[in-house]
Amino acid sequence: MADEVVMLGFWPSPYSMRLRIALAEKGIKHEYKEEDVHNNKSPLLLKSNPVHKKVPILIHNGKPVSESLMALQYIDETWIDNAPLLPSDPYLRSQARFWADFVDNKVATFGRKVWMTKGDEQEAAKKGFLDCIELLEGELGEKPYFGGETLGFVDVALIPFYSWLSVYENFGNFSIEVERPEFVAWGKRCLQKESVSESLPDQQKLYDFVLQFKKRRGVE
Ligand code: GS8
Repeated sequence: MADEVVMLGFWPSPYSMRLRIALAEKGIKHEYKEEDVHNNKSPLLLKSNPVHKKVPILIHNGKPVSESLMALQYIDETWIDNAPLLPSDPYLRSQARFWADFVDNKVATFGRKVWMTKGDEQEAAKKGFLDCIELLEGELGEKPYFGGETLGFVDVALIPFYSWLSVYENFGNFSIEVERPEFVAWGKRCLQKESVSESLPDQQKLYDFVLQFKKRRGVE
């Protein structure tokens, strides 16, 4: 029986973008279902992730996997022969997971504060965000990708936040390209891959979405 793969996602969500990239990288045929996470979650979403009620969710032959980093690892282990994302060496695997966790706990958190806050809080978030990117640039070093010569786990975890760059820059009133050119060069390199460029939304569309989102929430 052929695999049945369904993905529940939300287009502006960086976490959803991760799964789209991994599925594209590995050439896994799937059905994509867009969710209206703010107003109308589907019964399938609520049944598949009753704990957090969030997307993305990967549903493989009827079995749901929630949390984007867990789903990325599941995809990597299930379709092991195509384009591996995690290295085979246990130490290197642990390091890739460490940096992906750093992206979730630090980059995403500071990034959100850059567009959601103002004044001192926003200035601190901008500094925090740039400091995180500097650490990531150090980890990247001279390699083309965090995965080495090919796109890896950390690349897939991080690149969706690159698509949010114009949101951070416009609301934070700073240039990430000026401050962190190596990071931007890495982002452009990743975007040359079809699996990435076709999985990330248009930056202007994302900016317009965030503007509307802030208006609806009454955030200045
Ligand atoms: C985060 C998913 C998430 O925040 C992951 O998958 O890695 N740690 C999780 N999903 C959001 C959309 S992106 O902002 C979501 O589904 N929100 C719905 C809600 O909060 O009710």
